[in-house]
Amino acid sequence: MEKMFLQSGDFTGVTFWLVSIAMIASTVFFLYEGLTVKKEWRLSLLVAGLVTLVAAVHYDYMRDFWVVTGETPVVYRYIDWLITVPLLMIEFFIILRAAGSKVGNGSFVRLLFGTLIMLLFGFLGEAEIMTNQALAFGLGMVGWAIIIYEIFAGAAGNAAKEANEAVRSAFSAMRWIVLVGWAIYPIGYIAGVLMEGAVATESLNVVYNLADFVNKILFGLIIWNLAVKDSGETSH
Ligand SMILES: *C/C=C(C)/C=C/C=C(C)/C=C/C1=C(C)CCCC1(C)C
Repeated sequence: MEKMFLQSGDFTGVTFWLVSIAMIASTVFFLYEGLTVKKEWRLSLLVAGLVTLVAAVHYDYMRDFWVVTGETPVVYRYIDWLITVPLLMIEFFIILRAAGSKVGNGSFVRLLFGTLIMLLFGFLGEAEIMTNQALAFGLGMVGWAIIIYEIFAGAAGNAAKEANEAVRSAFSAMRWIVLVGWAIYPIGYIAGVLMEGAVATESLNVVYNLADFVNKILFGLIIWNLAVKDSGETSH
């Protein structure tokens, strides 16, 4: 019976709980704020809210999975990533379009392609469907590299240079999240899969939870800040 509920000594469980509630609150916030910004920015805030909504549902399950089993909820995390990471990628494209940039569809396709490669091989390695887990990791890294190239030096990155100051600074903050904030996940793969046992399962999950908070909620807040700035004081 006691394993069905969060225990006060379960610090990792508490972080699951906090993030799950933060995802719900952020969803309401993004959707609500989307009603007041200029119409060009509504889609960006809707997508930010969808990311946290999808994560909120998964965190509900992940929290309970953790409380009952004390194990990493690998499958739920990957399903969550499969839906939320493409949505996060689309945000780069949407904010450029909202800012009037003519960034081509190729950019969008490359971002999605990189995402799928990254997650597919990550999952194949983690689930041991590919027995060579280091090779799977390497291939997953290629996917991430495609994304990083696209937003720093590729078509999307170049289009951002031509945008106004507000868009440029938001775009820049968002891509640093993709480079630095996202690095947690491959590091987690190395610690948890390639060097199994090197890091305690508890710590690994606390770090993942914190990373999701930054990579989903903070990422959305950057977009929200941009949308509000660009909409001017009048609409608020
Ligand atoms: C909200 C969830 C996010 C932003 C999840 C991001 C996940 C990654 C950046 C995963 C990256 C991985 C690699 C770069 C190599 C292969 C292993 C992965 C899937 C952990």
